[in-house]
Amino acid sequence: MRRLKVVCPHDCPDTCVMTVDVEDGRAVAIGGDPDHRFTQGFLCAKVNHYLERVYSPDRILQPLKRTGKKGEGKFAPIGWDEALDTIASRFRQVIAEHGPQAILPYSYAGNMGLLSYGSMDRRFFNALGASLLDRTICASAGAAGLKATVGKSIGFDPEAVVNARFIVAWGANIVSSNVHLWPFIEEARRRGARFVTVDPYRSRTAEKADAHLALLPGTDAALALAVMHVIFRDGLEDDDYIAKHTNGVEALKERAREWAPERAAQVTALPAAEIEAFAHEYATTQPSAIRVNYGLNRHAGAGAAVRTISSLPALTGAWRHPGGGLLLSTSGTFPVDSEALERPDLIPPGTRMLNMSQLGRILLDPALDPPVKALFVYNSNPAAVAPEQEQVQKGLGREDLFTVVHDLFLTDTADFADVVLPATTTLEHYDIHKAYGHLHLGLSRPAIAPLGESKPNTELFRLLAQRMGLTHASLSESDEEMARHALKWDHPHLDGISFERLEREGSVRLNVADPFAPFANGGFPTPSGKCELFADYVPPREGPTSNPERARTYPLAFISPPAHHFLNSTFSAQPTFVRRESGPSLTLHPDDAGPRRIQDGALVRTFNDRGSFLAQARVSDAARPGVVVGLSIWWAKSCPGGRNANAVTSQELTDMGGGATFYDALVEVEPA
Ligand SMILES: Nc1nc2c(c(=O)[nH]1)N[C@H]1C(S)=C(S)[C@@H](COP(=O)(O)OP(=O)(O)OC[C@H]3O[C@@H](n4cnc5c(=O)[nH]c(N)nc54)[C@H](O)[C@@H]3O)O[C@H]1N2
Ligand SMILES: Nc1nc2c(c(=O)[nH]1)N[C@H]1C(S)=C(S)[C@@H](COP(=O)(O)OP(=O)(O)OC[C@H]3O[C@@H](n4cnc5c(=O)[nH]c(N)nc54)[C@H](O)[C@@H]3O)O[C@H]1N2
Ligand code: SF4
Ligand SMILES: [Mo]
Repeated sequence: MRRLKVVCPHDCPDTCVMTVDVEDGRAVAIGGDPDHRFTQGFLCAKVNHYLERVYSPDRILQPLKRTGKKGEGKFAPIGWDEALDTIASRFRQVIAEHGPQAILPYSYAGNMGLLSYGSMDRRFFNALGASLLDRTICASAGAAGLKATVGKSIGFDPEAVVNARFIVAWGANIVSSNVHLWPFIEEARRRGARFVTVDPYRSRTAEKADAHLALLPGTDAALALAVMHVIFRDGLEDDDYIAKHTNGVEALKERAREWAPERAAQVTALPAAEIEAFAHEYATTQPSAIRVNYGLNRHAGAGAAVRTISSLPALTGAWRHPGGGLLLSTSGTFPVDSEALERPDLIPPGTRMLNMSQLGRILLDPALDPPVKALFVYNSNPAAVAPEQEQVQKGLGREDLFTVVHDLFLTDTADFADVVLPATTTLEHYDIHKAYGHLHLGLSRPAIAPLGESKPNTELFRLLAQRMGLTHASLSESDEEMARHALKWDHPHLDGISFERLEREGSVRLNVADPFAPFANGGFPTPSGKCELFADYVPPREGPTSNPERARTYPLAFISPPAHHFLNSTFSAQPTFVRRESGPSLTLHPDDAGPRRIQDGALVRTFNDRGSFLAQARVSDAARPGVVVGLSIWWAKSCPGGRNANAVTSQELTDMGGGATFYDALVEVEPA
């Protein structure tokens, strides 16, 4: 028996290191690495059952070609040679008829290893001259908002949050989606910290909080403005920090003056006294830490909301303290060399970029020139996760569209593919990892051989480049060569760290102070070097303020945050988790269920003008009045009626970053 360590590659801030016990070439046990400071010896409720995924009887282990209708999911096995030849010849044909931009890669974060996420794949599509994909489906609004205010995706050191005395989970369901931060918060609470959550839904995290501010979705900036109002009104600001390290305080004060708690109360539907108390406690307790997360990023005004909230810690000087300030993502702390990984220099000038959050429109747009004639999906399952599902599935069903899907399972999207290719799990391939929720690099070596004929992303695109006759030298680099150049090793955050050291140690904390207080002395990575203070409230696109008529027809705000046992749609067909989540559900408040004659346990139809889906009603005050919650993301094909929550979500974008607006959707609900 050998014990090896691999990195969990899934789209999760925790980027855990797992131990894998291997016997006769087979993984027999996994666990969390006890030596890793953030993993702390445990894995989450999902990856604890990882071997069920690796050795699942449902895994695709051979290339497949479609034998049934698109969407039907009927396939016959073929060899890799035939698969690669089919793809290469169809790509050549599309290029000859419509040019290379008629090919669209579609990928997201099914695997976040730096190589698997974006390296040989990008090189291949860049060299081909394919359309570029704007990867906006998750984090782009928040990233843009954060960049405008603090300069970069950098925040407080999550391990240092033990020092905080007041912690806010703001649109963050830590217990489900960032569970390795939780022990640090518990430690802070043992030391006397108060923990408050801001969330329209009583999530698992809210259940454990000292206070829960259940505001209406998309109204966070109004709450933040009221906090600013109280700070300035009562003279609670840190004048010294503001003077030295910020720009724009006068304009901010003026803006905040208009936002007394009473006004914010009308917008957020929180009692003014609750807002007042929250503001006071936030402003007067140090260190204070705001764990802001993606829950509030999926609304029309997400960029403005993140800009506004991330101005708060500069006003109170919370950044001065280790564990104080704000954290959305740590990813900007890692000096990744994306030019070396992705080779954007290979992109032909003038290549267009298409926004992944509008896949339905892209595939159905008669005016798009050239039209998308070939779609290559990997690390993603758009038929389940992309907004406005009816359009997405209609687009994927186009007979003239050639679709390739590289995945481990026959997902909703794979059902529409002409060719399906088998992918490996993290136990089976090599990669190098940064994180977006901590400060440790990781190197992951294969613990077992690829199952069946499955291939890692990098290998697939190396082979495809050969088949297409692309000869650029970067297209034949090995995984190790790419990993070696994945980081800017001369960056100060990597002082004393080399690729060789990472190879030896497997996991290395960045060379930043320990604990790391990134802006204790200012030094914001903005052009001015200061925190660019900003405050604005942009109401939800779909709500009584922006669209009263729509709000009369569809009076309920619909949000679809992650289910505890799923990771986007990645674990949503694994039998253990399907059992634990016990079917697609819609949680609604008794005040909303009563007038609609909806009983707990009944099948309900949630609908608007974009589509509808069926789910079982859970009548509970876990959802605040006016808000209905469909925990996600189920595979559409396992939902009654073949549609999931994204049947009703919209393809409209956020104010900044071109992000998706999943939680900005009005619906009506009726018994089915
Ligand atoms: N178990 C599990 N873990 C995950 C994931 C998963 O699917 N499952 N997904 C991973 C990924 S890709 C991401 S991006 C993150 C997502 O995880 P988080 O960043 O935590 O985001 P969400 O879970 O989308 O939303 C968090 C909370 O915000 C609430 N919320 C919704 N709308 C609003 C709003 O307008 N304002 C406020 N204040 N709160 C709101 C939701 O009810 C939810 O409880 O988690 C990662 N980790
Ligand atoms: N309604 C609603 N929709 C949402 C969200 C929501 O909260 N509500 N959340 C949004 C968010 S935050 C995100 S990030 C997106 C996520 O959307 P996606 O990034 O599409 O995430 P997954 O659905 O998990 O799909 C990832 C796929 O990649 C596959 N995969 C895993 N590893 C590999 C690999 O090494 N190689 C290849 N080729 N494939 C691999 C997995 O099996 C899985 O099928 O969904 C968005 N959609
Ligand atoms: S999904 Fe997240 S919490 Fe679970 S093992 Fe992977 S990195 Fe850790
Ligand atoms: Mo995400």
